[in-house]
Amino acid sequence: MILNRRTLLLGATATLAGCDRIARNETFRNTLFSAENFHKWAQRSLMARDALAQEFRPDQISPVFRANGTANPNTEAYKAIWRTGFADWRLEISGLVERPLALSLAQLRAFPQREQITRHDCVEGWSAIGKWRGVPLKTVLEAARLRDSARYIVFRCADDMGGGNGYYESIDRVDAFHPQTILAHMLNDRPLSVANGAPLRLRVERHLGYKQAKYLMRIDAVDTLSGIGRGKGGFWEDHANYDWYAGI
Ligand SMILES: Nc1nc2c(c(=O)[nH]1)N[C@H]1C(S)=C(S)[C@@H](COP(=O)(O)O)O[C@H]1N2
Ligand SMILES: [Mo]
Repeated sequence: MILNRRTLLLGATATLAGCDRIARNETFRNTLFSAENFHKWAQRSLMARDALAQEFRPDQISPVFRANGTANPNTEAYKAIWRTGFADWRLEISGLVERPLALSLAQLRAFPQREQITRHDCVEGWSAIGKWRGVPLKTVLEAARLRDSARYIVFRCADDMGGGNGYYESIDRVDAFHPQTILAHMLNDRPLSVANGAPLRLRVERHLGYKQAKYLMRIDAVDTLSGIGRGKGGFWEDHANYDWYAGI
């Protein structure tokens, strides 16, 4: 259904395995693995991970950015921070960092900010273009001095999805340092509404809607996703077998 770089790569690997007999032909193999072809392949697959998602013009912004999934966490803890206008909320940054942090909204806003007008694509079959403003995740991870051993960044959210399972998501180091990966506190020039993830949400623009974790409470740097939830890297990955990478 979703054809992305990852499925294409997996497809290519499968094709190679299936072509064992042809690959034994030396000429074919030499062409296949020639420096030139390797370079082309690397350019298209590996290096493409730095590519930017398309950005749009202000007049292309959707009149309404609909809410999906949780529209209000409604837990006692969330209601308590909401009541103070999120003045008491802190984003914790913990795990494989040399300097764990607990940042207020004011502190997050004091970092250099990035704005981007991008399209959000939900697997349920809708899209919306919105203008996001926030701090690059890279900036925050550098402030916390991310350790070299950290391979994934895990996002813990305020909403309880039932049975004590909180919504969570994760991305790898490459996506964590992508220039369009930001912790957004504004949508369309207004502070993020509760429906869209107040006070802070992830924007990881080359990925599907369910990766865009709302209601951020804590960010953990880890070296493995096993032992977190059911180990597949996200709530929907754990409970509905959604693809972890979810690239678009
Ligand atoms: N914490 C949390 N984050 C979440 C969800 C959720 O239910 N809880 N839903 C996801 C899904 S499936 C989508 S499409 C987007 C929707 O974001 P929006 O409500 O701003 O449209 O948030 C994602 N992030
Ligand atoms: Mo979604």
